[in-house]
Amino acid sequence: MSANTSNSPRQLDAVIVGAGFAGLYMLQKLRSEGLNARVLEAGEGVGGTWYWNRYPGARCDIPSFQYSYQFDEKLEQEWEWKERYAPQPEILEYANHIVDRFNLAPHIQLKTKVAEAVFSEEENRWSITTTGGERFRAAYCVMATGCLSAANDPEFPGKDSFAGETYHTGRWPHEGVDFSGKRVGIIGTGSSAIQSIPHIAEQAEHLYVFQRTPNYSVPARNESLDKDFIADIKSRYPEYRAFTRDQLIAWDVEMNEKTAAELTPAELRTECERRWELGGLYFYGTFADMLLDQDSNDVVAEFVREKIREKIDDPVVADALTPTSVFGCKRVCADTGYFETFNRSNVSLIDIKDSPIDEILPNGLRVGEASYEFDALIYATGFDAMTGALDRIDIRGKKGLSLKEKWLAGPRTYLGLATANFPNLFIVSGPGSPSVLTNMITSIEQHVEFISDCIGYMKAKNLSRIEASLDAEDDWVDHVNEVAGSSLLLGCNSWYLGANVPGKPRVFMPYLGFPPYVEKCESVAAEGYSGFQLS
Ligand code: FAD
Ligand code: N01
Repeated sequence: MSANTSNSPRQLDAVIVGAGFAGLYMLQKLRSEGLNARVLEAGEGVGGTWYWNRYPGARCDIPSFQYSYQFDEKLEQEWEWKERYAPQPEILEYANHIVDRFNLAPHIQLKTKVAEAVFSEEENRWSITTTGGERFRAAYCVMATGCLSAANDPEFPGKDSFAGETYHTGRWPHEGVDFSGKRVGIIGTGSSAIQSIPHIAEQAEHLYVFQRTPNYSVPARNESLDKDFIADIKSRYPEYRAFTRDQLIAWDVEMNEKTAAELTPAELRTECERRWELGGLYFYGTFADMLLDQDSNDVVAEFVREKIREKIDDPVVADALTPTSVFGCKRVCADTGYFETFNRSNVSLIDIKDSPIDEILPNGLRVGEASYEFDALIYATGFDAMTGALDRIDIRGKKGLSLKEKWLAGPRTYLGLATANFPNLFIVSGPGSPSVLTNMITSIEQHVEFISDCIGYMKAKNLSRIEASLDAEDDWVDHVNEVAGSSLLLGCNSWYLGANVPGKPRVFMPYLGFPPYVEKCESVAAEGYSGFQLS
C-alpha cells in the first residue's frame, strides 16, 4: 500500500477514490478485467463507514446475511456472520478479509486524501492530486467516496471554546472512549445517537441529550444467528439474492403485498404487532403503500408512537420523544433499549426544537436561559449526505467547470452514475441512484458492475471518452423528482433532502425503486449506453 515518491504523476487506467465496500469491489472488478487500477483512501485502513464509525453500539440495520457482497459465491459460502445485525468490528473484519482474499492490498494507498481531480480534454485523462501533492493520471476516475462519509459539523457560536473532549460519531477514536465518571453532552438523535446513547448512559455519570427532532425507532431485536438458519440461507443463496434484488429497497423486508385499505382494523393491528416482534427495518414492509399513501402511513406511525409512549415513564419526556412526522420519510432507526434509557436517573432529555443551542461554552452549552455543564461533548450530527464528500474535492470537468458549482442548486446526474461535462468520471451510489434507500451493498455491486461493463465496452470498441448527455441528465433528474413527489418521502426535513445542512439546496437526492432502476441501467447498456455520448 505504498505511495509514489517520484515527482512525475503515476500513470494508471483508473483511479478509484475511497476504500469502502464500493472502492474495494471496484478495484477487484477492474483488476480482474486487466486494468491497472488503484484505490486512494484518506483513512489509515479500509472499510469506509465501518472504519470511521466506531462509536459504542455501531452495527448494521439490515441483516448481515443480506448486508454483504454477493458477487462471489465462494466468499458468500465461507464467511460466517455471527449476529443478525453484525457489529462494526465484525463488518470491518469482513472488509479486511475482502482485501486479503482478493489480494487487493498492493493496489490500495491509505492515508492518501484526494484534493483535486481535473479532466484534460486534449488527453482524455484525469489528473488527480492528493493533499500531500502526489499526482496520478488515469483514463477513468471513479468516485467511491461514500454517501455518508463527510461529517456534518454544525457551526455553533463558541464551538472551539469547549475545553473538554469533543467527538463526532463518524470520526470515533479507534482506541474507544471511557466515559466513566464523566458528564457527557450529546447533540443529535438520529441513528448514530440512538445506537450509542444506551451504551454511553451506562458509563457516564450524567448524560444530556440535546434533541432537535424526535425519530421513529423500533427495537432491532438483534440475536446470535442460528447455524441451521444460516445453513438454510446458504443452501439457496443465489435464489434468495435474486429475490432480494427484486424488492423495492433491494432487501427482503417481507413486503406485505396488501395495501392498508385492503385490511380490516384487526388485520392492520395484527400486521403492525407482527412487525414490532420481527423488529428493525422490517417495518418498511408493513403495507405495500406505506410510503405512498398518507392513511396507510398513519396506521404505522400511530402504532409506533403508541409503543414508544408505553416505554417511557415520564409523560413529558414521552411526548418530547414521540415523533409526529411521516413514518419513513427520515430513515427509520433500529435500537436496543433507546427509549428505556430515558427512564434512567442519570439521563436528561433537552428538547431544543423551539429553542436551539445558542452557544457552546468552555464547560458545556447554553440553550436560552439554561446552561448545561459537562466534561465531554459528542456531535451525533450526521453527514453532509450524498454530495458532501464530492463537494470536498475540487472536481473539474470540461472547460474547467467545477462540479461543486454545477451542483450549486442541487446535484444533477444521469442515473446517479455520471454527470454531463465530466467525461470518464463515474460515481458509485451518486445522487439520483437508489443508494441510501436500499441495501447499499447490493446497490454498490450493481453500480460497480455497470461501470466495469461500460469500461469493457469502451475498450472493445476502441473508444476513449464517455460522457452523460445533458438531455439524458435533465430527463433523469425530472424522473427522480417525479418518483419522489409521488411518495411521502418529501414530508420532513431529512438528510435525503439536504435539510440537515444549513444552506444546502432542498432537493430529494436518492431514487426510490431498485428494480425499475436496474431495468433502466440494463436497457441503457443494451442500447450501447444510450444517454451517453461516446467517442
Ligand atoms: P464509504 O464506506 O463511506 O467509503 C467511502 C470512503 O471514501 C471512506 O473511507 C472515505 O475516507 C473515502 N474518501 C472520501 N473522500 C475521500 C477523498 N477526498 N480522498 C480519499 N478518500 C476519500 N447501509 C446499509 O445498507 N445498511 C446498513 O445497515 C448501514 N449502516 C450504516 C451505519 C452507519 C453508522 C453509517 C454511517 C452508514 C450505514 N450505512 C448502511 C450506509 C453505508 O455508508 C453503506 O452501506 C456503505 O458502507 C457505503 O460504502 P461506500 O464504499 O460507498 O462508502
Ligand atoms: O445522522 P442523522 P446519523 N442542532 O442525520 C441533529 C446511517 N446510519 O449519523 O433531525 C441540533 O440521522 C439532527 O437533528 P434533525 C443511516 O442511514 C445507520 O445519526 O436534523 N441538532 C439529528 O437528530 C442514518 O440515517 C445506522 O432535526 C442537530 C442528528 O443531529 C445516517 O447514517 C447507524 C444539528 C443527526 O442525525 C445518518 O445517521 C448510524 C444542529 N445544528 C447511521 N444538526 C444503523 O443503525 C444536526 N442535528 C445501521
